[in-house]
Amino acid sequence: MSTHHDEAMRHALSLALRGEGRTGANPIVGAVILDADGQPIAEGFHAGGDHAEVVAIKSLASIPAGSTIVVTLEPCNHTGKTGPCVDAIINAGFARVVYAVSDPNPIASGGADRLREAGIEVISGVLEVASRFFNRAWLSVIEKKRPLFIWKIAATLDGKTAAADGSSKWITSESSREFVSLLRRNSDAILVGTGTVIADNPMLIPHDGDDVKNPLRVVMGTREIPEGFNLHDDQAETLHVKSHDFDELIAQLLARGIKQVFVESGSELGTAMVSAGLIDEIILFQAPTILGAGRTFIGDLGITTLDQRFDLEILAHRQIGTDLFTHLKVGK
Ligand code: AOF
Ligand code: ZN
Repeated sequence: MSTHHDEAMRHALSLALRGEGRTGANPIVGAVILDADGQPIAEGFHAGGDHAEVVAIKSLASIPAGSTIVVTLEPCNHTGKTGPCVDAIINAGFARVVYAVSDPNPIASGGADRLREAGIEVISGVLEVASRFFNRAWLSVIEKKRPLFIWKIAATLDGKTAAADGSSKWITSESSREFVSLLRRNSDAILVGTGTVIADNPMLIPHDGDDVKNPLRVVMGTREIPEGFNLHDDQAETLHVKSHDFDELIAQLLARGIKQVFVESGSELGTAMVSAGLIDEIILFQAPTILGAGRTFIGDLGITTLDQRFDLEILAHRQIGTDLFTHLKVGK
């Protein structure tokens, strides 16, 4: 039975991912319904409307006796934008609920207890580590009271982001830039400093032809965004945080339900964020080219001896186009 559950959970996780960038302040969640023989008969994911469980349940006219619902998050036990999923599960007559991660959200937790009280078998913790990773942005907001910050760096082999004269277009290949579009799409906000805005006049839009709402563009710093600059266009909303105070930035992001921020800053803001302990992950695109002189992606972190070094762990790496892509997590 457990292999059935693992397989269904893997599928539920892949469904959950389809909601990335579309659920606002809410988690990404996937659900799969199995019949009494363990065969998948329905599925659903949260895309900002109904919760995943309800999407899956509504896709069937009725739930066959003995069915199991496999869901990446403990079913909710509260009435928010929608009714409690536990009620929908109890009313549908499920025999069993399998979930990955317990809901740490105080207003929605307690679902498992209610299901058990209703006589439903509950199995928790299936593929929990992977599922926590998928929802790490939402968990960061609940557990750390701040969004997840992922810093994207496009650099040469020797870590330069621009040549000595400031020229920087394009260091990495087109395939890498297409991949960046996807990463922007899966983020709730894209953050840069005023320095990058003034130097590059970026658009910060996922150029993927998708017609869903584009991520919020966030600029940090006290300088004005010059008139006529791309960030004033109507392709996405732009929030200018006229401050150098990260608490102010975090407060404004949380107020807008932002949970995952893609940081596309230069070295100034990036270095300040690393120093403040705010960078959770780095996505590095490295072109197989060397500049020697030029701007480095990071500045002085106040490190004077090897013991103080800033360690990262490699989560994934591969070649994209002609570049090397590395996804790193801060800390060991
Ligand atoms: C979701 N999607 O598929 C599940 C959620 O804001 P509400 O009323 O939609 O409730 C959100 C809470 O419900 C959320 O923080 C989480 O605790 C729980 N489960 N949420 O958005 C879902 N299953
Ligand atoms: Zn729910």
